Amino acid sequence: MTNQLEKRIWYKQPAAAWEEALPIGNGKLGGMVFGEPLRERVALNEDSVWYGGPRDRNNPDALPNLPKIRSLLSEGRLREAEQLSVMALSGIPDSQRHYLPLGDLNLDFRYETDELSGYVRELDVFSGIAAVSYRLGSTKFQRESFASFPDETIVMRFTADKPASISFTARLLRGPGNRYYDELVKAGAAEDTLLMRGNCGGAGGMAFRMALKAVCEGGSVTIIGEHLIVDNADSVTLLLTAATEFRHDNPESYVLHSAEAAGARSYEELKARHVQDISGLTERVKLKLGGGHLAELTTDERLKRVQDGEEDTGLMALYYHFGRYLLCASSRPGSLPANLQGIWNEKMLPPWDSKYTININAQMNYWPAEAGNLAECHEPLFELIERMREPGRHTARTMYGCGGFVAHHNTDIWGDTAPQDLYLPASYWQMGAAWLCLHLWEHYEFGLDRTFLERAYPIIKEAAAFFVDFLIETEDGQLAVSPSVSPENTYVLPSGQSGTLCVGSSMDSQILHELFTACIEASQILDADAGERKQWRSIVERLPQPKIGKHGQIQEWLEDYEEAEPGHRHISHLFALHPGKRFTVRGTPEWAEAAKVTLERRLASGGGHTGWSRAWIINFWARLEEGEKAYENVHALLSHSTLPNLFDNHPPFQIDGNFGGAAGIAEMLVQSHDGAIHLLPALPKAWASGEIAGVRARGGYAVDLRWVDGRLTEATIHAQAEGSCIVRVAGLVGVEEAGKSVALRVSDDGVAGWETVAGSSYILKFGA
Ligand code: FUC
Repeated sequence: MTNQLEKRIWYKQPAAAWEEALPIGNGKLGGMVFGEPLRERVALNEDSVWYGGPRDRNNPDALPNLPKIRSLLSEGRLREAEQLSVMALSGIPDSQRHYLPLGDLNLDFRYETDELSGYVRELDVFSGIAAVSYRLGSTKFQRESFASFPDETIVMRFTADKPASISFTARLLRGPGNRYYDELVKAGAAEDTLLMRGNCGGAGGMAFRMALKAVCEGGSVTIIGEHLIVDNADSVTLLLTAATEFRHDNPESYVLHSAEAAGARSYEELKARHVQDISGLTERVKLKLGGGHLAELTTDERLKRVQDGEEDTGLMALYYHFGRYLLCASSRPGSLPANLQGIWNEKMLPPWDSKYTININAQMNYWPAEAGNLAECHEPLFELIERMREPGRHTARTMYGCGGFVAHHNTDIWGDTAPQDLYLPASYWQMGAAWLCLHLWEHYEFGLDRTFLERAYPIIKEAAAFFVDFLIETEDGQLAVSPSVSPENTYVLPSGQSGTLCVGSSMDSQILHELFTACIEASQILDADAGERKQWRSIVERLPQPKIGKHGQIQEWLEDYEEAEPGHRHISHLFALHPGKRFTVRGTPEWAEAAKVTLERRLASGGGHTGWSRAWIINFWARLEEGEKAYENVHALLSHSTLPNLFDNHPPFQIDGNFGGAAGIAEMLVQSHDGAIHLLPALPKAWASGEIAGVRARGGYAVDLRWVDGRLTEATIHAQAEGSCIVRVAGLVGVEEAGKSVALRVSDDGVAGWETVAGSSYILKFGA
């Protein structure tokens, strides 16, 4: 079996549609490269180009009507509760701000012949370089494009193997009919830089600027009107920069200065700086799952084979690496977090506004971050959470009369926390900030960085403080959320009436269980708030407990209602299985069994039809240690929910499935949520032999594994912190550190533990 590293997405034709183009990005700037020889298009984004400014959308009628809504719900007067909620709880206006494209770069090339041959287009997901090569007549042309994080610039390089062969006209465009900017002018006297000036629109809309600079070797560059013209150059470097007022008081001087600064470096230098930067992230984890001989086929041919039911384990490894690449390209320190489309969005009014849906989607984007050894790429999410704090306090106070901070099921660039839409199954749900804050805790659990915990703890605690005030006491003395929904499902009552609003959906109680538990553990580590800790403990005890319903399933609501749509894409009531940690195969076998029933019922009714839902299902099966089922769903993700450029297809394109799918693949190989590092917990037969290096586990560990015919042959655990390492693995006979045996505590359930020293590597030894 060839087991090469799968890192190349490639085609023999240019992209015919945006969904076939190849993404580059540096967290802030994004480009989709089409690779047409005659007319290149790079669809452009800058992460802070959003419509309008911040607004206070909190509905002043929420608080006076909240008691009424709650009593209508407890009296079972659903319709009235729903009607009043739509009017009193919805944001005013009902939508947050939306994300916008930056524009387009179009290049019209002039050649001496139209005899095209040898065309190849590719993206290397380790170097982040999108390349195109082709011949016209006897001349070979090459293009390379990347988005540089160190130089804050999109860089494009055009070369040919004959001098004076490169001639094109470049234009910057924006929006349908090219109507969405104010002016496009020549910047400075050098005749080599175009500058677009515009405004993102709406009240408080930010100014944006975009600059394009050409650096030619040989030939000439000039500007006529809005056109930048390159004639007879030997080679050309284009430098594109963009910004808004979100991060820069003077975006114009920033974009011109950064284009100038990049232009002062040679192309080789820019490329070397970029490759050094991005490979510092991408090279950290390497996965091989066999099947490498198929890498000779183009990516679209491979996808087609998988759609026809063939196996391609190598494509699965490529999908994993692509997911990590996408996170590096759309979420770097200083950028905004990856939104519903990462940073890549073509439309002025994108699906679901291409913002942050925080009842699963934005969270899923960050599932591969910690285990995938990209902890710093998680940082933009933390900054967004911090930005949501002040608006979230205001929402808590004005809508609900509560302390703490709260968010509903969406947020935007401004950290807007008021409800989104008038959509009963989703809008009136207060768990957005609570769930997001679990990402802060997860970051701590993986890295054990105490300084980070000191920063995160007040935020986590403030999200919990809202619920200390907000929870209501039910007739039987439980503490529950009201009003609530189980995102975004509908239940059916025995009378046949259907409803969405409820008291204490299972997901809410599960999220709160994890949130208050995180508060308790963090306060112990930091030796803080002993009094509050007692209160949190008593709240945890009084939250509604998970229940098993009449089908043997985990109940989705407080009552054992039927579901209107048994194959619904959301599987919210399994939150405690993943990303939560409360349902485990060994710790809570009844709940794990009921979770299986829940999944089987969902799947039997057509579940998993959106990309992200399929990706979540992979993670669920992995946690249930069902390797074959997890694998079937990885296959289904590739065969049903993947676009030609490997972008996830909701449909339409939505990036969460890429991230959730990558996280699920890793979750099949290493888990660390139940107190032990579990090696190969859900290995399917199709991945009989393989290796993974650099994947992280909770407790400050990194893990390298190699397995053959389904059995581990090599395993090394690198300890970044001092601690007690606990490993669940079959056939372990010893552990060595620097050639010396380590004293092991072995228990009969296949678990072994030893004390680790920070900076040491431990080699596991297996029996024959
Ligand atoms: C939630 C999901 C949809 C979609 C949207 C962005 O509302 O239910 O499937 O992913 O977010």
